[in-house]
Amino acid sequence: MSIVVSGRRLMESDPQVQEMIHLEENRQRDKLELIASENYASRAVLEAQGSVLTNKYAEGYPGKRYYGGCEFVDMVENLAIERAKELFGMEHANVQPHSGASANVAAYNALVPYGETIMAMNLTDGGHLTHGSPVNVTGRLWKFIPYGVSRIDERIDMDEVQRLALEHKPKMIVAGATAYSRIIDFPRFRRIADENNAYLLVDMAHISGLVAAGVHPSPAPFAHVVTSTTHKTLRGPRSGLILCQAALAKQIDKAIFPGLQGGPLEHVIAAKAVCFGEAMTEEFKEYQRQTVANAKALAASLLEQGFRLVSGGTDNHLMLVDLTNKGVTGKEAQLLLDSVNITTNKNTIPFETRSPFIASGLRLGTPALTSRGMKEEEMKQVGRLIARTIEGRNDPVVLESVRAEIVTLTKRFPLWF
Ligand code: DSN
Repeated sequence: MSIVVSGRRLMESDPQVQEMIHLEENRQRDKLELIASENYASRAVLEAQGSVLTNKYAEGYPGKRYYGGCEFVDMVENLAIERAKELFGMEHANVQPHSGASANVAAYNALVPYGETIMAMNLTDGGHLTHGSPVNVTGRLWKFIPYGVSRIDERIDMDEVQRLALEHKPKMIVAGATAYSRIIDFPRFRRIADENNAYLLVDMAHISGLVAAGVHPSPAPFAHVVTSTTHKTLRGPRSGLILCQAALAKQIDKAIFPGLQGGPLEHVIAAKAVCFGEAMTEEFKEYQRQTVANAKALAASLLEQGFRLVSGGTDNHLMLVDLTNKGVTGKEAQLLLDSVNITTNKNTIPFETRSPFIASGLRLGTPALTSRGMKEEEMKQVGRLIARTIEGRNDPVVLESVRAEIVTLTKRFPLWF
């Protein structure tokens, strides 16, 4: 083997890894992807992410790096920053977070001293690990006061948020969720933050594509800081993003580098620039409108089949199915659906009585199926397929007929790979 770096394709140099990637390609192509946080990135995004920019160290920020040779990655990072600011209408963007989790930890670090109080949605009702879960570093470094949804309508109980804020005087309030199907009331969150002299951080990881396309209200006019992932509805590379008001820019930047991370992943930043560019197009807006229309159609189909949806339906790209009346747990339903080639994830529901490893609910989302071109008619069909699977779970003939229908359906909506 030569000491010179190889230019051989992966299929020649490491067929074992190539084969594993190929298996995953087949899985993504042949199954119905209903995990609400997953999507198919474009070929352009993948090309940027798989580029030679991975070879470059660039600790620091454009124009202020600790390494030479950064003139081109500076161009890439500046482009990503400008596009992110324009897309979301905020004064400052930091495109270096490696993930939504790093973005959240850095933003808390920037603005809230350790041990101080932060309010965020509890995990069972739809929050996130980095919203102060005791098993996450955030729950150890700050005192989190969780808020949740109301028992009456299963929507965020804004009166409870207000009451808890007055009682606990948080330094920051976090609005945002991973399993919440309703519009989040950003103006009211901001009023409550202002009443208590707290920062408002909006974690829009799930809905950032919808926000970019204007199909969910934007947090930009209300939040001091907005964090996000870039790979969910936004359909970019697996990564993170922080947006903030200009006055907080220095603190936020310092919290990401050198505060939390080392060298930025400039290949991923290039892919983020591509994704932000894609998100500015009319096609992307249409895609997001269809994602929401598809979620409504899937929700209607499931309701027709006798499923109960948490809060009764959806305003965004996802829904939470309470399986209690169907006599299966979330874990059982996830495994059953996997067996017929429908990919989902079990999820706790508000006021959950089971452990998160079993759970009573199933979270379903339409971003990936919409990226394949499916529309309302197919969503109705998917709802029926889910019902047939769960109701016919003891009948191998029914399960086989569902599998066969999915083969036909996925073939009608091919992916580019
Ligand atoms: N794991 C993500 C999700 O599925 O929503 C949240 O980070």
